[in-house]
Amino acid sequence: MSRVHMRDLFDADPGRFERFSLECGPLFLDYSKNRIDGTTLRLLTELAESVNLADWMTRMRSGDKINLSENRAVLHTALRNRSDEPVYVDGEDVMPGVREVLQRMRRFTDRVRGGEWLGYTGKRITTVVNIGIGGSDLGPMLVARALKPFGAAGIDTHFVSNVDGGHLSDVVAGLDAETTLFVVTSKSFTTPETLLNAESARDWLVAKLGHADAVARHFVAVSTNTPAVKAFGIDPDHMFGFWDWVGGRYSLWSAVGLTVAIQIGMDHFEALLDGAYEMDCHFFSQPFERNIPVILALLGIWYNTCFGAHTHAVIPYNQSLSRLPAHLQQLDMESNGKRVTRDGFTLDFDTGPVIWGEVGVNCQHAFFQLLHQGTRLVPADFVLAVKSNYPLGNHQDILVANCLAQTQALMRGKSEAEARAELEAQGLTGEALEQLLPHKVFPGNQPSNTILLDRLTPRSVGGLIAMYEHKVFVQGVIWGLNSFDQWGVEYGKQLAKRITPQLTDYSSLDTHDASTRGLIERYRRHRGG
Ligand code: G6Q
Repeated sequence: MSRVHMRDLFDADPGRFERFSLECGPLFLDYSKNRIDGTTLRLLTELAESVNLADWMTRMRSGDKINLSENRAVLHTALRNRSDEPVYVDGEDVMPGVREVLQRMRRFTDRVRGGEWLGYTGKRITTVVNIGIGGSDLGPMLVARALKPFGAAGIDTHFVSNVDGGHLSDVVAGLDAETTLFVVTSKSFTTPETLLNAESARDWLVAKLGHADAVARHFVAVSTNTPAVKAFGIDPDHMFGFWDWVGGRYSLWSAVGLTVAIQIGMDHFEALLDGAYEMDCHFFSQPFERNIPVILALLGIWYNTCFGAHTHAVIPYNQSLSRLPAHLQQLDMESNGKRVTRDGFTLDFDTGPVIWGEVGVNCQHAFFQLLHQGTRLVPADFVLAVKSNYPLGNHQDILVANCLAQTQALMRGKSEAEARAELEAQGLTGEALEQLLPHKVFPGNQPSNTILLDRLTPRSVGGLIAMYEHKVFVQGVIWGLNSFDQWGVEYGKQLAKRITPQLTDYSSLDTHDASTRGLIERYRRHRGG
């Protein structure tokens, strides 16, 4: 296939679009613009069979502890299990607990939205600030932005994650403490960045409202760690729990979605779960060759491992999905950015790609040059919705036309003969034409998937995110990885703990390398204060 051009594949097979497209509820996948034919697909699905993918899928869904290095089950699918089927972990059905938290979320969100839950001075809550980082930030923020039109009038949401004081300061600068609710979201409730932001937010609130008692009306927590929540000063009655079998980057379906639920209401939040459940049912029931997450995973492996592509671009043609690349970056790179198998063997081939991207059409005016005429193979996902939630003149038609034009140009390219004919039609001849000609040629053959949603709704957004979760899982299984641990993020944290006191205590820096020592010394000299 390395010598085959997709242009020729399309010319040879008029049924290619029908053959290489799939549907699940409000989501449609066109994967015909890939360097594949029927044989490629058959061989790739055989690869999936050869690693017992079906067994791994069953093991995940049924609560087996497939996160071996942390000895944990992986059950984000239980959070959106909308059936009556029980799901067991260590012999105990987790579903009653899941439903109980959803009911508590409903009672609480109804009270906040209905103006029954009031701030310390008796005013309604109009602003919700989620304080969390990583999995306790990216997923909920993506959904909150994607589904803003489904939000209640009069409730704004904000997300504070970075320990850079500029983040919290910037957000609270425009807020009224009397009408602001902080949701401190941390699975562990030990994440230093989140705790520091929460403490600073508490100081801000107490200073504004004049009494520490105000905290009880303006702070709630989402966590698995009740003692730490209590120690922070939040009443466990105002805490929403979840479980160790929910990984951070897979947690937006749990109480971690509380800020989203306050914004869009529990009916819409449950529709988000329904959408994800619809994708789960598709994933767990469809044969590999008709299975959207499996196909996406196999295509990724095809380019990554077989063609040596190093990156995968995610390009949403939808402003409301502006955080999709960031969420998928964490989901994919934290899950499959690994070089050791679950049994501890070091791999000798490439695994998870660098995920990156930006909203279209903006990126057309930025990095698309490299995709069209650069030297690298860059597989890409284009995500767009048929209907806009913000109908405005003919904006949507122009947006969609641009998206389709880009995927077409990337696939077809422009041959030398076509470029020559265009230049001649513009009146160019001789040396002037020959000089310009190579710059006007587009090699094409850049693969892309187009993921078309009917509209951004809770259901379609739920399905979209679940689709990517399963894609990442399938790739991890095929590469032999444990996609659900994240030891790689620990080392930097460990060193930061050591460096933090050294910035101010003037202790010896002898154990550091010269670069780190030099930078600490410079910081000490210039930090002032
Ligand atoms: C996600 C990661 C990580 C985690 C954050 C926040 O899968 O584990 O991004 O979500 O470090 O952790 P806490 O929720 O415990 O604060």
